Amino acid sequence: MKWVFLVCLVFLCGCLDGSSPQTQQTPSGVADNCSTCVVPAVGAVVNVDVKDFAFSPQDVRVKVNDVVVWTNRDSVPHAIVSDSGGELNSALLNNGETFSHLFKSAEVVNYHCSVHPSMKGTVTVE
Ligand SMILES: [Cu+2]
Repeated sequence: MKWVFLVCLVFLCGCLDGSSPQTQQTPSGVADNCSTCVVPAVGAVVNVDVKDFAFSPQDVRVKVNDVVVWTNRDSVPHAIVSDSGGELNSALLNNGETFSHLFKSAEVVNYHCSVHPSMKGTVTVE
């Protein structure tokens, strides 16, 4: 019974390079659509306040699949924009508004406020 269950799992997922003939009939793209194989869990939520014309904390260290949420605590609008690459490109955030981004790969993203370029911050994804 257990064996049958396992074979079914392998067949459905296409995750393993099994030598079972059943897996050969699995379309190669099936793993991309398989909800039971890899659940792309969203990790922690890390908050950054935009306050007094600064990002607080200015540098954050997160893990892959963590979400960073910026909240504007100032009365003037701010926007979060990557220094390069365009990964971060928020709209203008008014007081109380938020911008969130899911970081999917290990990288270092330097960013600034497009309205106030002297406001700088860094997200290190590891
Ligand atoms: Cu700003």
